[in-house]
Amino acid sequence: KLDRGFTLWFTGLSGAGKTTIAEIVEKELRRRIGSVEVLDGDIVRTNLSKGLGFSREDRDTNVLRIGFVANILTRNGVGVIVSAISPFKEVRDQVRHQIGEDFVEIFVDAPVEVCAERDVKGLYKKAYSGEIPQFTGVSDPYEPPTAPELHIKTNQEEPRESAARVVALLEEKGYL
Ligand code: GGZ
Repeated sequence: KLDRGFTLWFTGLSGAGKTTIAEIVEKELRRRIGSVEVLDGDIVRTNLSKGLGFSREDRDTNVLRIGFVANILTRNGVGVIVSAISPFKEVRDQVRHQIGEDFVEIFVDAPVEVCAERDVKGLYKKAYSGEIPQFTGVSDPYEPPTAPELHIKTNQEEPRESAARVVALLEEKGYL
C-alpha cells in the first residue's frame, strides 16, 4: 500500500504516446502498489465529461473535472495516472496548485508532423481536411509545459524506456 498518493499527469498532443506509456506504467504500478486508477481524457469524455466539446471552455472544464477526481484519489493514497491533452497551461497549473507536491507533470512530446504521420485513429487526416475543426496542434493551440517533472520525446525513445523513466522518477521521489 502507498504511504502517499500521487498524480502522474501526462499531457501532450493526440498521438504523442500518452496512453501507450501510461498503460505500461499502469501495469508496473499494479505489480508494485495496491491502488492505482487511470483517468484517460478520451474515456472520461464518454461519462463524467459526456457532452463536452473542444472549445477552450469545454476543454478547461474537462481538465478541471479530471483534476478534481485526481485530487480526491491522491489525498486517499491512490496512485493516479491521468492522460489528457490538457493543452492550456493555466488550467494545468491550477490543477498542479490543487494537488500540490504530489502532482507530477509529464510532457509527452512529439512534433505534430510525427503525430500526424502515425495518425493511429485517422483524426489528423480529418483535421487537415477541415472535417474536424479545432484540432489540437493543427487548428487549435497546444501550450507546452515550461517546467514539467519529466520531458519525454517519443520520437527519440521507445515507450518501454519512457515508462521506465517515469517509474524511476517515482522511486526518486519516494513514492515507490
Ligand atoms: C483534439 C480531439 C479532438 C480535437 C477529438 N482536438 O488521441 P485521441 O483522439 O484518442 O484522444 C483525443 C481526445 C481528446 O480528449 P482530451 O480529453 O484528452 O482533450 S482535452 O484535454 O483537450 O480536453 C483525440 C480526440 O479526443 N479528439 N476531437 N478537436 N483531440
